[in-house]
Amino acid sequence: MTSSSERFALEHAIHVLSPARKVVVTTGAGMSKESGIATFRDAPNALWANYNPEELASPVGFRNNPTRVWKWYRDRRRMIAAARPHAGHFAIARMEELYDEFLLITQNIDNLHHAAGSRNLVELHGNIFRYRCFERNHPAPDVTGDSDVPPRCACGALIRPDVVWFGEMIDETDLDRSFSAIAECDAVLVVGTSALVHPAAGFPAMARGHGASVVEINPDRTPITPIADVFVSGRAGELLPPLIDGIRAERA
Ligand code: BV8
Repeated sequence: MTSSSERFALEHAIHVLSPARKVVVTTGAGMSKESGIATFRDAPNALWANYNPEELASPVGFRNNPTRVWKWYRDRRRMIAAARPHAGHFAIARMEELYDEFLLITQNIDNLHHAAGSRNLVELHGNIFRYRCFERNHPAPDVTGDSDVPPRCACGALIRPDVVWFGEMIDETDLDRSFSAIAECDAVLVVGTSALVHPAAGFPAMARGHGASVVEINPDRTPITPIADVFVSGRAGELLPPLIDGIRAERA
């Protein structure tokens, strides 16, 4: 924590989130940056910097070059497997008990929120440690993911990571659960997303549309910032613990 304006913004965020009863938290790749996982867009070494996402994170990309896409996920999975949740992940896990209704909706596929103990959780874009059949979505529980080429399902089709690619529909149950929570919430806390990928990018505006408060944590401004009641400029791992401690103290 450095400037007085950031301290003021954090206090304002605490006052906005403390009285809420139904809260949604949405997170993006910035949430995992302090765990050492590259984000998609915001730094020269960003994941997409050397790739075109439509080529890799898409069914067409996988169909055109299954081995290349499989290896890209295998390499990311190895990097993610070495990562651990940081203080911000644990702070969000502690938030669940503070509210009558709470849902964490993450765009991240790195399993770090689950590892930190979050249970009221929707992994909107899937999970890099799960796999499924590319043609018929058969579950593939025994796949380890370390092979050089995608393994085959019992039906003969290729196995793919169980993540949502560009151009693919979000799982209907996950989407319904997310839309319901957004429709009901008093407040949304948005952490570490550039707010470019839909439908996740639209959740804060939907909540604001029915009168919910919006609080954003991000070092940079995003398309959400103009509609946020509070914008706290800074890093998730640094800001979330004092935010949740402050909410707990105010509610005590
Ligand atoms: C859908 C999983 C209905 C895989 C991902 C044309 C054709 C087809 C579709 C579309 C189209 N035009 C629009 C669409 C919809 C498309 C979309 O939104 N495209 C965008 C690019 C315009 N969406 C979809 O396709 C979705 N499905 O809409 O279905 C449909 C179907 C067909 C046709 C039309 C509609 C599915 C999208 C899911 C894609 N899968 N991931 C994988 O991970 O490999 S997306 C992937 O990128 C992530 O999951 C995440 O969603 C996104 C990355 O964004 P962020 O998480 O925000 O990360 P980013 O790096 O961008 O930003 C990091 C932020 O953190 C920055 O703001 C930075 O300042 C901040 N930060 C940095 N450090 C910190 C920090 N913050 C806090 N603390 C720090 N320390």
